[in-house]
Amino acid sequence: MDGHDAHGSGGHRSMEHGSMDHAAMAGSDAPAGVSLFADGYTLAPVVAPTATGDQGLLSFRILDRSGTAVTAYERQHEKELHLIVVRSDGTQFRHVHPVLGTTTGTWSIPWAWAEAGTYRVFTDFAAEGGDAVTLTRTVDVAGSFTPVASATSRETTIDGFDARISGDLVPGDASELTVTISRDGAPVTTLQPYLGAYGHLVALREGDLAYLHVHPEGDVPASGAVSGPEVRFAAHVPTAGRYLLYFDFQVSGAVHSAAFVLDAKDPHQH
Ligand SMILES: [Cu+2]
Repeated sequence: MDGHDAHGSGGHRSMEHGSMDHAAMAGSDAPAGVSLFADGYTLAPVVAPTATGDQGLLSFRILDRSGTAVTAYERQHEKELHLIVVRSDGTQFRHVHPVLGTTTGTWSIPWAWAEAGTYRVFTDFAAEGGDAVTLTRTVDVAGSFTPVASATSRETTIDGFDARISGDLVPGDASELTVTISRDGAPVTTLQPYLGAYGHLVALREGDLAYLHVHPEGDVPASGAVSGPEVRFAAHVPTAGRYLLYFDFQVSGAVHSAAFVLDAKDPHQH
């Protein structure tokens, strides 16, 4: 297996994504993504279908301090805005990239809900000249639903791929996580670059769905390059507790999303 020699190297992660999300991470344990307002920016109400099955649009604007819709953004991880939507129980995860109406400042994407429930919508962006900000709102979708209780999970199968995560989350510290992808028992070595790395990991804290910054390790891949079966991340979880992790990876042009659940335990407790 390649790559094990990278352990203990101090985690030389790339700075080529731009400095903003690193600045947002540095020195603060306060999690992002628990408020509709941060750093002077407000996530205006999210408009979306209100019941399951309705085909429509999900749309929203980001407002600055003066209440004006923001129309200019900085790219981070190859996109001007990342939209993460997940139901309150951690299921129904989606990570997509809406389109900006550059005169109106309205972001929109075709949308339908498969299941009822209360959803958390996260917008992860940096306005032009600003730092990375994560804002969030809840959206209710009419109908009855049965919450799915979470259970710790390090392995999952998605679209025929087997995904496994190794590493332990340590509260208050950087934790190295490694995701390994295989198929039919064989390592997958054809992971394609996706959002500036060989995969993208989102971590949410169970209980308040705080949105955590997770950073890929290694250099930004060249276009056309492939890698695998391992992808490494440095995750920083602020507290003990349970975390929901969602790993997006791309093979043969298709993006797949694997979900894991890990508990962060204080190393001094047993
Ligand atoms: Cu994204």
